[in-house]
Amino acid sequence: RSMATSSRKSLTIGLIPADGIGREVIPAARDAIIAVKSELPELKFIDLLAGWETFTRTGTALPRETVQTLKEQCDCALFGSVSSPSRKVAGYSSPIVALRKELDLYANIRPVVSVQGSAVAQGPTVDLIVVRENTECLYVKDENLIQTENGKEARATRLITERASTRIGKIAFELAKARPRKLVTIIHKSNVLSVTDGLFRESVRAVPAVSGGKYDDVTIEEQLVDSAVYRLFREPQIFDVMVAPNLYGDIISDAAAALVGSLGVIPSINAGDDFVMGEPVHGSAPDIAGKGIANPVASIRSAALMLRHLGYTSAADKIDKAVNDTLAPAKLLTPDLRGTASTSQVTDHIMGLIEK
Ligand code: GGG
Repeated sequence: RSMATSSRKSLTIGLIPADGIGREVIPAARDAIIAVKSELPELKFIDLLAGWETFTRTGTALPRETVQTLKEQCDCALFGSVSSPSRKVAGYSSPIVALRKELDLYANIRPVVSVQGSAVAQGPTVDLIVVRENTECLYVKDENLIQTENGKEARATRLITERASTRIGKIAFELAKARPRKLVTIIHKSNVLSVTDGLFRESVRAVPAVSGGKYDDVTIEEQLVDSAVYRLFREPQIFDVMVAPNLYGDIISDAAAALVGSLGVIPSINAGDDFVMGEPVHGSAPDIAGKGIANPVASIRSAALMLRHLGYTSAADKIDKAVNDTLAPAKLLTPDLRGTASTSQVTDHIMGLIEK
């Protein structure tokens, strides 16, 4: 599924650190890409604005210029993290949710993998990918609040379409096909939400039937979302590729992160047919922002995942190897992994290990 690399003479990467620790870890991801520049076409980085802080200064969380520059000048992008308020603020809307829609980045791909031989992750070996639908579900944010005679009443629309469920299903089957276990588990709750989750489940299930036998070697299973979380904690090794509607995928991937040590090591890409944006799964972590102790690994791995998606396999391999060789001895770790190292110490160590 990689976007063709052969015709690319240059690679222009939009950098959107956004809020909080995003500003501390996106520079580390940029440095990792620069460290493998011998594997890449001529690199250009463009700094772009988005986020809560941008909103408080300019009145918009996602300036038009950011979207236009991404569409017109960038081949791909890296997004950091955003500090959306948990109350309604007039004029504010989550920029990451908007960006995924604007660029039609319909697949959020989140690999959760134990580091081999590492003291970081205890317990069973985890090697799974959460494939999260990225444009629909409750994240269409169609909410309203009315006053009734019994008090306030809030409603939200949950959108599930056959089109979006089918295309995320195809991504899941493609990923599973390339993996040793070749297993897709559909996550849903169609015993309760038989219409919306039922459509998701049926649409994903229908993918192999119209693929001309392409996915005959892929096994399909399904799991109710609540029992999937239970089994994820009890026996994570049973999962390979988990495909889920937007909200369940968001929650499951954060939960899975706990099994491999920290949310601070989990990368993702937001992928569409024409664009890809790397993004650490963690948020803006206001409690540690500005302290220089954020884990840069999720962002550095997101850069590698983005390069891999674009077809720059050896560049991605070099970055991933340096990250794994840093984590495995468990000697230089940031506080989220119970270490005492700083963002820059971990970043410098990884850079030192990247084969030039
Ligand atoms: N990098 C992931 C991230 O920023 N997570 C926080 C998040 O998505 N918050 C929801 C939002 O701001 O819309």
